[in-house]
Amino acid sequence: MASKKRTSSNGSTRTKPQARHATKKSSSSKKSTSKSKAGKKAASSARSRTKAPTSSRGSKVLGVLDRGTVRDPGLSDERLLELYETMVRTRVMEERALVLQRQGRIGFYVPCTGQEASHIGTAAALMDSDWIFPAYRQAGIPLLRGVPMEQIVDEWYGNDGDICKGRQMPVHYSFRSAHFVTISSPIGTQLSHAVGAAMAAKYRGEDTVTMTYCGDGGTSENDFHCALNFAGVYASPCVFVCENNGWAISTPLEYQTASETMAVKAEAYGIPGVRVDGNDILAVYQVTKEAVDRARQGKGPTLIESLTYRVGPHSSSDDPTRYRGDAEVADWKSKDPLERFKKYLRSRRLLTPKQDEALYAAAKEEINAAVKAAEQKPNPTVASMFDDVYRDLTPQLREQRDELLSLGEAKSEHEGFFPL
Ligand SMILES: Cc1ncc(C[n+]2csc(CCOP(=O)(O)OP(=O)(O)O)c2C)c(N)n1
Ligand SMILES: [Mg+2]
Repeated sequence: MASKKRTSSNGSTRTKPQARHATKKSSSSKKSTSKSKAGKKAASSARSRTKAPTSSRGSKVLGVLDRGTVRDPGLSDERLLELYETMVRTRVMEERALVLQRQGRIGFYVPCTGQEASHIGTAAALMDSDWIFPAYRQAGIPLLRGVPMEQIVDEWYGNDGDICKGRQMPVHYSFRSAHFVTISSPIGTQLSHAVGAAMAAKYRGEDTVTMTYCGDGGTSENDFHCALNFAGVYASPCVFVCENNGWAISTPLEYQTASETMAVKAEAYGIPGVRVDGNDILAVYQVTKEAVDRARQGKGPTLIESLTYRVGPHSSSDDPTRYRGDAEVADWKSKDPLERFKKYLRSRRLLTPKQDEALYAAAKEEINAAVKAAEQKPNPTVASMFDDVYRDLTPQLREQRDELLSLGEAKSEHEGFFPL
């Protein structure tokens, strides 16, 4: 297929339509070539049916830093610096996580590099009493909500200090004290959970708002449509954040939807949909604050489409060079959310280069200390696997536990295979 420059609806410039699924860079058979041609033809005819957006709120990209299409939220200097520091801590923590995975010290990691403004900015618009129902690419939120980095790192290692007692894959955090509900691997399930919790809060007369996240790929799940429908019908105090990063592993946005935007999907459910520059933390905050205020005032849910980009791999098991070009990545790196926010802070004289360096140094010290501490902690005991499910163990489980314990503690090292 001839190379053709075009702009996808998350603002990426791609040099050629990408293969529908990641394929090995190998010579494909004639049969698979004609198959993939048929797939591409079907997708291109689907694209030609795309309708014009029906709502200007659903198509205009709102921004503060470069665009000036939404007002500056007017946050205090202290809060601005807190948000920047959380972005730095998230970035530095994740850089280390990927190295640890490559060194075989942790089993798996899912980086959010490039998407820090999108999730930290949205979560910052909530009150601490509000609940988050995350996807799996929002690592900055626990940090923003005061979870110590050591607790996060303990989860990667699944050690004795891990709140989940090593029962979850790395990155499947659960921080009840931070109102951060367990991460669900199945795409989109958290959306329905968030609406249910929002409906419950409303029936109880609480002023709690729930916020939930999904990716562009998540909008193709039944849960997305079911959640938006219920939320709309019952005016549930729920804010949906679709972090549109242009890719669902190797599936590009073009093959995800025939809609002009993700935000426009809100119209079908009778709720507002907005699009925001997801790498502009001030715009993300402002747009979300408006949605959260609406929800808290009983005016119902909002769908926010946050346009951003996953700069790194989908996960530590992914090689993005197999399905996307360097130019696209370089283009998005030039829109780095930390750099853009730093420029703003510098222009407001809130951050000197020295202070910036100190923030990075402190974050490095923090992650070093957390890793050191995590590696000194033992594995959870075998007996602990029988805790927490039942208040009182059933006779059968007691029998199984006793038999297992009679064999002694496991001696082998943890070995994991995480193919996602
Ligand atoms: C129900 C379900 N189907 C498929 C998968 C495998 N899977 C894991 S992540 C992913 C892509 C999701 O992409 P997107 O929603 O855009 O989020 P992103 O990873 O880009 O943040 C898929 C298909 C899954 N975890 N759950
Ligand atoms: Mg995506």
